[in-house]
Amino acid sequence: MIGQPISVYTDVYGDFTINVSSSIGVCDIKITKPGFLMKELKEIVLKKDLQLSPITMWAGDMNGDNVINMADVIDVVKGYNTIEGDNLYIADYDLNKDGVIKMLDIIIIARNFNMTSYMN
Ligand SMILES: [Ca+2]
Ligand SMILES: [Ca+2]
Repeated sequence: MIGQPISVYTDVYGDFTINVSSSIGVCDIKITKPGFLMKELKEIVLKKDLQLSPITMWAGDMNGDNVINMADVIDVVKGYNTIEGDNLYIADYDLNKDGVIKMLDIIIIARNFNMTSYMN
């Protein structure tokens, strides 16, 4: 939450739970994950056992500047052709989580190219 950072881990399905004070009525929620565009949910009315619809996170914002562009491709290229265990291998750059940083990871960035955190 904006102004109230809460970090939680997702399960293997991407689901997560946060506990908030019942005194909070309406809030904005920012969701961040390394390598993904930040997602902001505006004016969420909090209530007991609130469940949000599935939220799509767009992969490819490697540098965390809320835009997917050439700078992110350049970041991933720095680890290109490395495998899990190599010194230059960076797990966040392995977008498809197959243990190797290759063209398939860059294709994921290309698919989401020019997207920003502020698009609907
Ligand atoms: Ca970026
Ligand atoms: Ca990969």
